[in-house]
Formats: sequence, C-alpha cells, structure tokens
Amino acid sequence: MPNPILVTKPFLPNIQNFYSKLFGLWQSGVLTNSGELHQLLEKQLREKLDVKNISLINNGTIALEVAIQALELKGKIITTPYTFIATANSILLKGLEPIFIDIEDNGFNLDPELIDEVNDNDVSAIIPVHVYGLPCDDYSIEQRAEGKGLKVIYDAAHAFGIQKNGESILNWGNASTLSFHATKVFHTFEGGAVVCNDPLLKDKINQVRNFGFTSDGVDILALGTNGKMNEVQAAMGLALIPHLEEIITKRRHWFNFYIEQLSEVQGIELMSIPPELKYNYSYFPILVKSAFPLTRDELFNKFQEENIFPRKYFYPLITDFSLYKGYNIISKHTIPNARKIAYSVICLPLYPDLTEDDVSRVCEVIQKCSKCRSTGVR
Ligand code: T4K
Repeated sequence: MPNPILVTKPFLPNIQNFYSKLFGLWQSGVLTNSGELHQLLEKQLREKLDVKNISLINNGTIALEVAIQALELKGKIITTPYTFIATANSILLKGLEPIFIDIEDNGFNLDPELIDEVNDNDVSAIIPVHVYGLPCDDYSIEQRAEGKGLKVIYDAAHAFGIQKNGESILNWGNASTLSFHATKVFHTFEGGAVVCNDPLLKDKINQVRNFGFTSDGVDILALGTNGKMNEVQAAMGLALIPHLEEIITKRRHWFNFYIEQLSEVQGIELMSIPPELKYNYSYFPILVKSAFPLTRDELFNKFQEENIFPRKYFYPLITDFSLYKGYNIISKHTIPNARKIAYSVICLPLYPDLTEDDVSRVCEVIQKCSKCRSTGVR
C-alpha cells in the first residue's frame, strides 16, 4: 500500500529554533498570562497582518466566544449552516440562538440578500464566515447590518493573511476571529485571535479573555473566561513567522498543480480565486457535479481505497446535526444552495510538504474515475 496522504499536515519549523525560544521560559518561569513571547507574537502578527488591534486567544472557538461576549451580543445571531461546527457552537455556548440563512448560489458564503428576510427583533448580530478564506460580500453584509443596527463578527478562521485590493479583510466588521489550529496555514498548536479596529473593544476583549479582570487586575467589570494563549503556543507562532512566505509559496505551488491537472476533467468544478485577492491557499475544494460519472461519495471512497484521505468540509450541514435539529431555527429557509455544495464537496490534500508523487496520486484517482462508467445512482 502506498503511503497515506492526509488532508493536511502541520508545517513544523526547525526544532532547534523552537527550543531556543523556550530557554527563556525555563529561566523566567513565566509560562502564561501575557508573557514576553505572547506580547512579541501579538506585535509581530499585528504588523504582518496589517491590523490595528489583535488579541491572541487559546483557540479559534474561544476567540468567537470572546468576541460575542465583548460585543455584549444578546438574543439571536444570523449565520451560515455551511461552516465548521465551532461557528454555531460558539453561539449556543454563549446562550444565544443561531438563525441559519442559505449561502450564495455561486459561492460558499452566506447570501447577504437573505438577511433582509430575517424579521426578528431579537437579532443582535451577523456572524458570516470567509469559507476556505474566500471573502464574504462585506459591502452588502455591512450595509444591511447598519440598516438593522446589527453588529458583525467575521469568522475568519480560514482567512489568515488574506487581502482584497491590497487591504487585509481582517479589518472588516466590528471584529474578526482567527484560528491557529495545527491544521491551519499558520498555527500555534492550538490557538486563535480576535482582531478589531476599536481600541476600546480591544481592551474589553483582553478583559474577557482574562476572567474579566481590568488591566490593573483589581476589578471585574465584564464577565470573562480563560482565553489566554500560553507561552509555548506563542513560541511556535514566533518560530513559524519567518517561514510564512515559504508556507504560502509551497501551498500555491500545489494549488496550481491541481488546477493544471484537473481543470479539463468533466464534471469537476474547481475553486477560482478572484484577481483582486491575495490568497493564502488554505484549502482546495472540488465540487463533484452530475456530469462526473461517480457520485461525490463514490469518488470519496475511491480515495480511501488508494490510502488518500481528503475531507468533506463541510458535510453534514450544521442544520443536519442532531443537536441543531432540536432547535426551531431554520424557519422558512430551506437552504438549497448550502445543501447542494455540502453534498458535492471534497477538500483535497493541501499542505506545504506534499510531494509531486503525492499530488499526482490524488489527481490520478480523479482522472481515472472520470473515465469510469457511471453507476447511474445519484
Ligand atoms: N470557525 C471555522 C470556520 C473553523 O473552520 C474552525 C476550525 C473554527 C472556527 C474553530 O477553530 P479552532 O477552535 O479549531 O481553533 C479541523 C480542525 O480541528 C479545525 O480547527 C478546523 N476548523 C476544521 C475545519 O478542521 P478536523 O476534525 O477535520 O481535524 P482533524 O483532527 O481530523 O485533522 C485533520 C487532518 O489533519 C487529519 O487528517 C490529520 C491532520 N493532523 C491533524 C492534527 C490535529 C495532523 O497531521 N496533525 C495534527 O496535529 O477539524
């Protein structure tokens, strides 16, 4: 059996570089609570990502919860069913209720026009997701948010470093949240961040991530949690920053390799990157259409037979999970676009350390299957 190819594999810096960042911790004994490495990583990321304020958090899910708490959101939040479960879970975990609206019919992100259909005075915010790092239609979303007096938190877990027309998309809305999980373009083992423009909101975010303590540590003005990133996590981030160019360049190489090999395959739709975008090559989703001889699941199974493990990100839809079926939250929305994508998507392996042999193996499965006889079962 050939070696397994997983959907992703974390990029790791030279281990000596990582170790060297840990020596100071052994000397100072400061392991967490906004230590030296934490502060340095915050500074470097603020500059690298070209954002006004960034607060490091211990993971992307808590980052969402911290943003919701800091913005004092209440009642219901409009979001998308086509995302990782953490987006919706963070809403429920804060005791709020999600209202799911469909995605656009030619993309992966929430359809701003459907915000108009939500007539509910309990709604306090919108949490759109830049799925696979492809930016939402911020203009249409924020125009509607303003009209309805809603806050906007972008779940930018996939959008590390992405720029549109030369500007970071992390500066959109009231806040954006990032994930630095091991599977992401940039990681700190586990980790995340909240980005915002308003310095007062940054203070509030910092309080919420530190139990609610004010910066002098003497009073609690806001309810808080423990969302602090520790020094070992920060050390990994600092060790990876010098490799960011290399990480993106290698990802772009394999992304383009897939495009070259697969663009002529009938029935497979590939993602396209708008010209105004500086992309991070975080994911390579393909859509298996009816013109392809096999169904999505048949193709998925063929991969497993070849020891290749892509993922169906994001299937099932959040609204199809048992926990979420119990909530009367979909109302009149039948979410056909999200359903169509969730039932046809496969995210192919994409990470810097892939080899040409690996990527060729992935492409060969698709190319061979494109010549299969259709099962006729759809
Ligand atoms: N919002 C959105 C839109 C998100 O996509 C996510 C997370 C969040 C919020 C929440 O952020 P975090 O709280 O996670 O920071 C993965 C990730 O765990 C998750 O972070 C990510 N989104 C989601 C899309 O994908 P799984 O369940 O697919 O991960 P897992 O463990 O199966 O790993 C995938 C592959 O990566 C495996 O084949 C093995 C490989 N892998 C994984 C880990 C953890 C490694 O080689 N090394 C590793 O350490 O969710």
